[in-house]
Amino acid sequence: MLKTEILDSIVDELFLAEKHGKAIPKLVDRYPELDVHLAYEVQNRLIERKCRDEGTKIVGWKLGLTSKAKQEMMGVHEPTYGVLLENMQLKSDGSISLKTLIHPKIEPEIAFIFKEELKGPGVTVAEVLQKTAYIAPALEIIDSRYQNFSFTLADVIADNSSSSRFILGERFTKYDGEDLSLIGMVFKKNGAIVSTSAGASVMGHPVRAIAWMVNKLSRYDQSVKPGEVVLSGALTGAVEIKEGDVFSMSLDRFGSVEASFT
Ligand code: OOG
Repeated sequence: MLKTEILDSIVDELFLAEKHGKAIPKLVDRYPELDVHLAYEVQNRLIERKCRDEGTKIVGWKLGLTSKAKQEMMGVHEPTYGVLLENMQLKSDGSISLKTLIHPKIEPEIAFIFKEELKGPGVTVAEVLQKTAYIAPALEIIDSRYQNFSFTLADVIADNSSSSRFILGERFTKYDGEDLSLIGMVFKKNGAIVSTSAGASVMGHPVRAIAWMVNKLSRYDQSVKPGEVVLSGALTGAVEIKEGDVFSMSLDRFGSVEASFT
C-alpha cells in the first residue's frame, strides 16, 4: 500500500509534467505497488488538484483503450476512463496551439450527452441509451505525460487516461434510437482519408463502454450527471499531430467536426 504522501507526490509529478510540457518516466518502475485501484486514487487526487489550481471543473468523462487492437497492444483486457475538465474543451473555429503539449495525438470519437444521471452499480446498456439526450462527433487530443507514450495500465489511469483536449462538433443531434454500432465514420488528415470505422469498433457498441465506466465510477460514489459529455473511446488508432495539420471526422447522420493546429 502506498502512503498518502507518496500518492500526493505522484500527483505532483503528473501535474507538473503537464504544466511544463515535459514528459516523465513511467511510474510503475519506481512504484511497483501502483495497481489499478491506487491508480484511480491518484487520478481522483490529480483531478481535485487541477480543479483547485486551475480554477476549472468537471464537464464529463472519457473512455480509453476500448478497442481490441489497443488492448492487445497494451496486453490488457479492460478499458480505462478519465475525466474531462472545462479547460480541456476547445472550439473548432480557431487554430489550436501545440506549444504547451508534449507529443499530442488525435482520435475520432462518438460523444454522448446525457439528460439524466447515470449512477451504478447495475447500469445496463438499455439504461445508458434511454438516458442519452444527444450524440455529437468529437475529436480527442491525447498527450501522455510519460516519455515515448510508454506506460502500463496503472500508469495511464493515474495520468487521467492521457486526456489533454477535446473538441465537439457544433451540431448536437437528438438521439432517436439509431443503432450506434452501425454508424459509419470517416477520419481525414489534411483532406486525405486516414481511416474509416464504425461505432462497433468500440467494444462492439460504444454504449457498452459507457455502461462499464458508470459501474466502475460507483466504487468512488461518482456518476455521470445530466448535461455531462462522455467521449466513448477512439474509433481508430491515434494519429500524431504536427503544426499545420487539419483533421476532420464525419459521423454518419450526426455531422462533422474539424480541428486545425499551429
Ligand atoms: C490511452 C488513452 C487512449 C482511447 O480512446 O483509446 C484513448 C493512450 O494514451 O493510448 O483515449
